[in-house]
Formats: sequence, C-alpha cells, structure tokens
Amino acid sequence: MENAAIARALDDLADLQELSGIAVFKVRAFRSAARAIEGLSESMAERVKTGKITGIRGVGEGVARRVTELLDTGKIAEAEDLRAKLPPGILDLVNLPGIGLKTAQLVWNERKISSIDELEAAARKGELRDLPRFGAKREEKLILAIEAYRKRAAGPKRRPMAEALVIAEEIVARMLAVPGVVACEPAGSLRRRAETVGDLDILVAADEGAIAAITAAFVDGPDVSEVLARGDTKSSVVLQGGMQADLRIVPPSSWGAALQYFTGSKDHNVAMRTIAVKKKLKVSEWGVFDEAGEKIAGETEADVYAAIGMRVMPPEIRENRGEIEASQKDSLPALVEHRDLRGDLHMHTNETDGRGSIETMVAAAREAGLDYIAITDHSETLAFVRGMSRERMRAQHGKIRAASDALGFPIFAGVEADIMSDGSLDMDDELAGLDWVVGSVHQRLDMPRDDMTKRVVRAIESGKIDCLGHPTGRQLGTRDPSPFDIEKVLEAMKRAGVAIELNSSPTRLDVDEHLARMAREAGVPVVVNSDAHSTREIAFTRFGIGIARRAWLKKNDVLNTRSAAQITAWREERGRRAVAR
Ligand code: DGT
Ligand code: CA
Ligand code: CA
Ligand code: ZN
Repeated sequence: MENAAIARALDDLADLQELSGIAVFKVRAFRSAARAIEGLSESMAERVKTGKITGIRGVGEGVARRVTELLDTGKIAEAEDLRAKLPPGILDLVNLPGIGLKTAQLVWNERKISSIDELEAAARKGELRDLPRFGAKREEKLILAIEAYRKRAAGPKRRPMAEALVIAEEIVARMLAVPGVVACEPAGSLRRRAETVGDLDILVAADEGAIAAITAAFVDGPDVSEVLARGDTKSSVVLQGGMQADLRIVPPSSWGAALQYFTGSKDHNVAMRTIAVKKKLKVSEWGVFDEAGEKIAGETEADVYAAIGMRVMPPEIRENRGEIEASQKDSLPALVEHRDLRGDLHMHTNETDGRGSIETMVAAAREAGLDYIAITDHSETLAFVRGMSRERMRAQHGKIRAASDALGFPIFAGVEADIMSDGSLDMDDELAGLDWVVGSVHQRLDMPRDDMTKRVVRAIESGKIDCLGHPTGRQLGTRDPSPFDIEKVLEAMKRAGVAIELNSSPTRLDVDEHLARMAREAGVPVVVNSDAHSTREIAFTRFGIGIARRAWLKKNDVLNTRSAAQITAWREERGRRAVAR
C-alpha cells in the first residue's frame, strides 16, 4: 500500500471521528500523522514490515497500531464501526470540494442532510441560507460546486499523470525482474506525459518462452484488485484505487513498432499512417510492411519512422500538432530536458507549511543536481499556513544568507507574496530588497474574469514580483482554472519582464501545456518550479518538465535552466527597464 493511501485512510478515520463528536485533540493526531506519512521519502509499508514504525515525528503509538492493522487487514476496524453508525453518504459530503467537514457537520446537525443529492435539493430550494455563516451567496456557490463535481463524475475517471507514473514505474520494475524480459516501458498517454491518464498501457518485449512467467507476474501483482483478461499477448487488470492497466507482450523484433503504435496519440498515428499509405507502406503494431508484405522495419522506433521518411520525435509532442511536418522537414525542436534545470525558484520550509529546514532543502536540491534554489515561504496574509510576519521573514532571510554562506550554495532569499483581491501585494513594502519574489493568488479565486485580469495585471505591473506563481489556481480534477484574459496577462508580463511559473506540483501542473505554449510564443520566460513542501517533493519538477516538453519548450524558453548569476542579471535588467520607463 502506498503512503498516499495510508494517509487517506487516516484522514478518513479523522473525519469519521470528528463527525461522531470525538474530542478534537484526539482527531488531530491522525491528521498530522497522515501529513507526516505523506511526506515520508520511504515506503511506510516497508517500514512497518521491518518493524521501524516509530521514530517518525507525528506517528505515535495509537497511529502505529492503526497503520499496522490497515496493512494487515486492509481496513481500520474503528473507522468501519464509526462509518456504520453514521449516515452512509456523509463522507462523500465531506470530500466534496468546496464543502469540507465543518459544513458537512452543520448541514447534518441542522438539516439532517447526509448526501450530495439532498444537499443540492436543499440549496436549490433556498433552505440553507439561514444556517449560521451561510447566506444566499454561499448557497449559490455550493450549487456551482456540486454541478462541477457532477460534471467531473460523469466523465471517465482520469488520474493525474504523476500518480499514474509512480504506479507504472512499480509495475515496470516488477516486469524487468522477470527472466526473459528484454524491455519494458509504459506507453500510451503516460509516455506522452499527458496531464491526466485514462489507463496504463505497459509494453514488454520478450521471446515466447517467457510469456507465461511475465503474465503471471503481472496479474498476480500486489496492487491488482481484479483480473479482467489474461492472454498470451494481452492481459488487463484493475489496480487498487480503480485504475486499469493493460499489458502487451511483443517479440523483440516488433518492439519499436509496438511502442510507436501504443504510444499514440491516436491522431498522431492516423496522420502518420496516412503518410505511409502514400508511400505504399503499411504500418501496424508489428512493423512496417512494403507492398509485397515484406517487413522492412520494427525493431526500434527510429527504424519505424525512418522507413516512412520521418525522424523519430519525443513522445510528448506526438499529438498531431505540427510534429509530423517538423519531423519530415527535419526541423524538430530540441526540447528542454529535466537535467537542463539548474535551479528551483519556489519552495517552502518548516518556517511556514513546509516540512524541511533550510539545510535539508539545500541538501536535497544538491542531491537532485541543482546549483541554486529560492526559498519562498508564505507571506503574512496566509495565516492558515502560518504565513510569515515581516519580522519572521527578516529573521528567516538572515538565516538563509548565513546558511547559504556556510553551505557554499546560492539560495535566493525570497517569499511567495499573496496577491490580494485588488492586485496589491501582501507586505509590498518589504519586497524590494529580496532576491526572488513569487506572486500568487491563493484567495478569492472565483472572481469575474475582468476583475481577475485586472488583479493579476496590477501585480505584474507593480515591478515587485519576478514570477507569477501557479497562475490559474487550478487543481486537477477538483478546481477549475480561474478565468482571466491570458493574452492581456502575457502582454503585461512581456512588458514588465516578469516570468510565468509552470508549477510542477502533481495536482496543479499550472500553467498547463496550452498556456505554456502561449507563453513561449509571446516570449515570456517560463520557470519550471517544484513548489516543494518537503525534500522529496523537489523531484516534482520532472512532471513539470513533461508538460513543458508537451508545450514544445526548448532549454532557452525555461528561465531556471540558466545559472544563478544569469537569473540575478535577468532581474537587474528588469529593474533598469523599470527605471527607464
Ligand atoms: P488514455 O488512456 O485515455 O489516457 O489515452 P491513451 O492515448 O493512452 O489511449 P489508449 O489507452 O486508448 O490507447 C493507447 C494507444 O494505442 C493510443 O495512444 C494509440 C493507440 N490506439 C488505440 N486505439 C487506436 C486506434 O483506434 N487507432 C490508432 N491508430 N491507434 C490507436
Ligand atoms: Ca492509456
Ligand atoms: Ca489502453
Ligand atoms: Zn502557492
């Protein structure tokens, strides 16, 4: 079981306890344990197996007992007991984005509402507005939240790419350990690093003799909850958590053709095959065949493309958005790579809502091969994440400078300044002397489009921010992007010399590939940041790089591929331009 699943079970337990009226201080222990387990760099299940369950801050004896139980039996008896005593739909209410525990409790206590259907009906009849701290506006927002939830629930369930990638890599590692496996890769939308993934398409190259063992290793995997099909060339399973995974086994002589075919996208494949047909060739998952039915390519992807007069291109751009033409003309872009990143300009420490210290974040950044970082903890307004007062920020920046000297590692002393409703910046009188300022919207994300455009443009034009953080505020699958006029915003950025963030946090991926592409076209530098809240999360940038590549970004388009000195020079250039204006 993964750390995230354990954390979710503990959160559910805490919700159930709180709904049942169990003392809040008791409940809090489970929530902080959930956060601690989520942030672990190693597998909790592994730790429990080897008896190393204590010694994690926030994981006491009571938590340890439940986690062990969960891993042994797949559930927590106390949670099941509490759940049985509560109305069945109540946890759905708690987990509905825009509701939360307090509101769920309120509507249950006051109106005996225990399902999303009942809640929607009551809101539509105007029966909630008289509840304490409610009102007609809140009621209307609730209806919008429920509508958005239903829209999402109606579509097929797609997973964030990061989640799918972690699961797929476990399967791939398991497959590669089976004797006779020559190659194994996740294909499909995951290989293309699409922001969400419908199902996993795992591809294995092996000779016939190994098929039985490979199939067995796949369908008997520890995370498999149901076997849908089991055959010699194709098997399908449903994994714990509900995602489907398909396995295809192909002979090594067809590896390239199969990888090409199952990587897609469908549109790309269709366009590619049209070209093949014009050359009187046939492309299938087995290879490229000439008119006589003779196989002329198939072992590698490069062979397959070359056989029809094309150059192989990175999977991330195979969407039939110009890559076919670029490949034929041999003008494919040299896309930015993860190893091109030299710095990370957005991360948090335990001064606010992060879990690492300045020193541990530096150590992790070094480990990840970075040359510099910016530490950008939250500003004062964000009290719910312990945003820093002016005094705390000054003290922290003193510590950052001392640590930077002591460790011989450049750290930009920065802040993630909250962009207020009117577009002014939190603590704006403190920002001038800092090394790096991320400006981000965290509150009132649902403003009308024109107001939001004005708000963001004002922040950009203040001359006080270097980068606009998680620009649209979207959360994959749960929160839609804030509407604003992207063209106006990019124009303002270009004028003011402000960069735009591609936030790599798995549930954000904000900006998305379309906005990133627009930024590139507008000549606005993109910064691929982790927004890490723990040492482990510095690795998030690999997801952001996937999106950057889908947006056709080259190394030059990404600001933090430059050195620390070049970043400083870039800021100074902006300062000079502002003075000249
Ligand atoms: P997903 O799973 O919805 O995130 O998206 P994909 O792209 O992984 O799609 P999936 O799993 O249905 O199929 C995997 C790949 O197989 C797809 O990217 C291209 C190839 N493929 C599937 N169906 C067709 C088809 O009807 N025609 C062609 N040319 N290729 C197909
Ligand atoms: Ca797929
Ligand atoms: Ca599939
Ligand atoms: Zn933020």
